This record gives sequence, structure tokens and C-alpha cells, in this order.
Amino acid sequence: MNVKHLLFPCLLTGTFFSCKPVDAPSPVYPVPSPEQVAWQKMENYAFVHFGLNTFNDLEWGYGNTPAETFNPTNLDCDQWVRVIKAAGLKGVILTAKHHDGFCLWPTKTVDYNISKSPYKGGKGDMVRELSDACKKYGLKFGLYLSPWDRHHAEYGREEYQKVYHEQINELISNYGPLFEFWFDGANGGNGWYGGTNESRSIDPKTYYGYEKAREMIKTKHPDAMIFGGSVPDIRWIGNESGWAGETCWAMYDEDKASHYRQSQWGMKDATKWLPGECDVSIRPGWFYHHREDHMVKTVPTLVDLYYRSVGHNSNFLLNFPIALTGQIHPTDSAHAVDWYHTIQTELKDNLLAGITPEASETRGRGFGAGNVSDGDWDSYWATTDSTTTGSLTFPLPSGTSLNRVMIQEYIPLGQRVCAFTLEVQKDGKWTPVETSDTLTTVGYKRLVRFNTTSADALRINFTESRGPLCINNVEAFLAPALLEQPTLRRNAKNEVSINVVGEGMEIYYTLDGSEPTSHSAKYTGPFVLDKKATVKAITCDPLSGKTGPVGIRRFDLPSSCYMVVSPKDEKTSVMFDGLGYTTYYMPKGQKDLTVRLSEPQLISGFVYTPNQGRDATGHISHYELLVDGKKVSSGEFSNIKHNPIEQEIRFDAVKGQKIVLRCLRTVDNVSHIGIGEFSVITE
Ligand code: FUL
Repeated sequence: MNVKHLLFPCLLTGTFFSCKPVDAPSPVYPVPSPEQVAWQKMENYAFVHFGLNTFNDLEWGYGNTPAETFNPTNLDCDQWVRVIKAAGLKGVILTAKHHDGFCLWPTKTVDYNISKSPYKGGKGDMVRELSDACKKYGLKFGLYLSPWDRHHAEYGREEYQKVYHEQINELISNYGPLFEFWFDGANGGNGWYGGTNESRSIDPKTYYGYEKAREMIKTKHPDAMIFGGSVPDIRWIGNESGWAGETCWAMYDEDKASHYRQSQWGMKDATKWLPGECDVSIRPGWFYHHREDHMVKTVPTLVDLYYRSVGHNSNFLLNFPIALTGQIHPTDSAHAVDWYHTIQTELKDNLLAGITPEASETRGRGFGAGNVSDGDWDSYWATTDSTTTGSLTFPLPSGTSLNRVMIQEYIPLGQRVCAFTLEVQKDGKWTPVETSDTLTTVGYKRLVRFNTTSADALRINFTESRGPLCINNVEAFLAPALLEQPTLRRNAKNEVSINVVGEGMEIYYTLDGSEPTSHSAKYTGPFVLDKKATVKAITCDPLSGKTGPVGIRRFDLPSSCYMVVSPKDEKTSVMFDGLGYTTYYMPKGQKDLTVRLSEPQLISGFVYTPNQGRDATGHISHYELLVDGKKVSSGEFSNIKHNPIEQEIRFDAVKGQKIVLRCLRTVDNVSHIGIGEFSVITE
């Protein structure tokens, strides 16, 4: 390089000494391994849940249904991978064995596997088919192998531990490179267990031999990230809803956590680098259920989750429940692909590309502020050793509109930023952007959404950090308005209210099941609906005339038809107010909720909604339902602890008037039984 080029700017700015080559900042520990960094850069990838549960319409199979039940008619792994790739996802993880113990590959360890099913006349191997499809389309491949096995007779004893390790061995030896291996932590205790139908408990920390399992996997797949178990590389984010906390540290010490939900936020002072993975299904359940065909997450919901996972310093793991045919359902694929294109559009034109910001200070040569907008991930702006605050100011063409900012830290040196602010300059005056986001951590990637604002300059103030700042990328965008689907609720007075996010939007709705358009009835405020009906509603932007996705809600009997016989308590009305957040807790010792309908009805199911509050407890896990004294249904609400969604149970229709919901067990056996909402499904 010509020395003049080096000296001239230094002399101009009077920073001659800062032009001397300087050392990089020391790491702030803990720091990620290169494999963890590579994994973090994947950002988004897919899960597929498929197996016996698909054909049994269950979330958690008991392990007792014959292998012949597995019978897809048109299985096509290439179709899965094409959809996943078109949705911008970088890899896929297959549930090679779920809790029911059925293996999707022809394992030698147990008979309960795909070779005993009619699929391909017993010659099928789903692990092979999907890993081949991934190779063909250039996607990474990962595996989920449930440690809990409700089928195996030896589960809970030493023999099963050997079987489990041999299953791992088969999977890591025969199907090519793996980018992730998933050990699921779920264990509900009871199962078929070779026909014994009992409850077995184990100590997950010691029983599964995770240390040895890790060694086996890492020997053959050094890049693979291990999820779960006792020696993981990445952490579960503490919910199955697909989001990480706004404050989200990649650091986490599991043994210091007082509650598993703490992992939503990570720990500033932890000793291990254990970044978060946000898993969520595109439908309420992980496995396919025909009844959820109209409940596929909409594009705005998925976009929101992207900002709250990848944009909160975590990776996003989006699940596709494979349908009975053996393919990804067309609605799921349409939403996922549309989701990807929407994000691409939102974050397409970087308004800061090539703009060198003015920095409060720089460490010296090689660490200048221009590094944050040069498109090179490995170059970063750094401050001097004694400085843990600083600002970057980006001049913008006058009156530039923007509503998104992306910031990235150079994580190979650790995660540092603890707090920052965002300001825009307009007519010489600086004001903070309007956002409901808490501006704390950054990490690998932080995306902030704020109200569209016009600016002549953008300033980021880093107000607290665990060491000198190391920022490798800053971008800003103007995302077009995205129309949300309306949410619908009927309260205890039978009033239906329809809400949308976003100001100045109009809502149109129908009550006869037809698709709403901007010519349907206009929503002007809550209206009374004291009969059964399906309400469909859309948002319309009056300026552009554009309409958003349809919000749908089937309202069954109005709450005025329910009379609570027992417990006798005024507060029981919250179970019929359409809000899963307001929860009725049964008096201690009482296990039955008894309800009388205003007149006999043909009843074909019921819906139980556990408390929708974030850290709620008291969810019913095992139940019985009686109609006029006769038991019509009993069972478990599978996976309700980690995925506390509405539980819809169907049975053969019976005529009756008196309903008893009996709680046989609660999650974690807590003594308080909580009911967010309860209703029956009538014909
Ligand atoms: C949970 C399991 O119990 C669910 O069925 C699902 O597989 C999810 C990804 O993990 O713990």
C-alpha cells in the first residue's frame, strides 16, 4: 500500500498514532468454538416430525400400536427438501425415533421399525431417503433420537441403555455428515414398555450415558452440534413457541438456572457458551393432525418469530408435521415459502451499505468504523481496551425512511454489549426511535423493529458492555407494512371482538363461513353472537387496498349455555370468557369440574385450554370426561408442559347435558388445577 494513502487521513484527522497497527481486543470469555460459530451462521433450519404418531393422530404415542400402522401412500422426501429449501432453510432434522419407540430406519436393535411396516414392502428407510434428498439439494442433515422409549420392554434398565447407544451408532455410521443431533428431554413416565403398561422413572443425567454418546457422535461428526442431554453444545430456548428473550445471552450454565425458562434469556455471567435454539411447529402440534389444517401459522406470525429468534441472537428451528400422504401439506409449504420471501423483501435494501459511520473512537488501524458496513463478517469496529461504551453515527440522505436496524457483534471474541439506544436525527434534533423492544443484548445478530421514521442520520449508542466493543455489521432497512391476521374472541357476555395490530387498518368479516373481502361487513366494534357460528375476518389497508391473511374462529355454544354446578364459585366464569390468560384454579382437593348445559346437546368433543400465561403451572396432564355420568373419553394431554396449546379432544357423539371434566394428574403433580378455558364441541 502507498504510505501516502495511510498517512494522509491520519494527518487530516490528527490521529497519526492510531494508524499504527494494533492488536485485536482480547476475548471476553466464554467464547464459541468455530463449530458453534458456523452453526450460528445457519440461522434457520427445519424439523420434520413423522412416524407412527402421524397415523395414530397423536402427539405422544404410547408405544403400543403395531408397526403396520405406518403406511404413507405417497411418501416423497424430495418434496420435503424442495419445500424446505424454497423456504430458505439451511438444513433439516428428522425424528428418527419419537417417544413411541418406532424407528424410521431398519435398525438391527429392535423389531419395532420401518422394515416391519407395509411401506415399500418392508424395504423402506426414511433416514436414508431424507439424507439422500438433502445431499441432492445441498441441505444439511440432522437427527432426533428420543431417549425416552415407551415401547421398549427394558426401558429404565441397563439393557435399554445399550440399545440406545447402538441406535446412535447405527445412525452416525451409515448416513453421511450430520450438523446436529437432538436428545429430547421429555419423559412422561408411563408407557407400554413391552406390555407392562407402567410408569418408569430414570435419572436423565446418568441413565442415558450422554458423555459416552457425545464422544461417539463427535468422533464421527466433529462439526455436529449436540442439543439436549447433559453435555450439549447448544441450548433449548425454554419454550416451544419459537422465540428467545429480547435480552438473550449466548452464555448459560444449566446448573445455575433456577427454572428451565431462564434459558429464554441466557446468563450474562455464565461460564459456558451455549447459544439458544428456538424450536416451534408451523402448526399447533408437532405431528400432523387433519383438524389443524386451518391453524397453520400465518406469514405475519412466522415473520414475527423470525425477528424474535434469529433477531434475538438465536437460531430458528421450524417444524413441518408431515401429512398422512407422506408429504408436506400445501398450506404449510405455501406459508413457509411466503414467509421466506417476506423476510427477504423486508431486509433487502440496506440503507447503510457502504456508508462509513463516524465513531466515538476506534482502537486503531484495522478496527475502523468502516468495518461495520463493508460486508465482511470478519472485519469489525473495535474500541480501545479501556472503553466499554461508544457510538456510531451514520449520515443518511436527508429524509430517509427506516424502521429496522440490524446489529452484529464479532462473537468469536465473546458476547459483550449489555445495553444500547437508537436515535435518529431530523432537522438537527436527535430523538430515540419509537419501539417496544428492550434494547439490551446484541450477540451474533440483533434485529430491532420500530415505527417508520424519517431521518437525516442514525446513531447507535452502546451504553454498557462487558469489554471493548467489537461490532462487525450494522444495517438498516425500510420494511413495507405487513398486514396481520385479526384475532377473534368471544367474551362471557357473548360479545365478539376482532383486533388487529397496526394503526388505521380496517377489518371486514363474515359469519356464514364465506371468505371475507373488503365488501363484507365492516367491523366497527364488538357485536353479540349468542349462537354457533364461524367468524372469518381480514385486515385491509385503506391506503393501498391490500388485504391480509384470514383470521378464523369457530364459536360453539355461547357461554350463557354453561352453568357451573361445582365448584360453586363466582370466579368460574373466567373459564368461559374466551381468554386463556384468565384462569380458574380449583379449590384444593377438588378434581372435578361439573357443568350443566342449558339443554341436552349432541356432544362430540371438548376443548381444554391451559393457562396461557408465560410461566403458568397447574395444567391438567391426564383427564377423564363424563357425560351424564358415563365416561366418554380419558387420556393424556401429551406434551402440554412445554407446548401448552388448546387441547381439542374428539369422541363419538353422545347426547347429554351434565359434563364432568375430571383431572387425574397435573403437570409436575402440582396440587392446584388450572383451567384457562373449557367448552364442549357439539354437532
Ligand atoms: C418435545 C417432544 O415431547 C415433542 O413431541 C416434540 O418432539 C418436541 C420437538 O420436543 O420435547
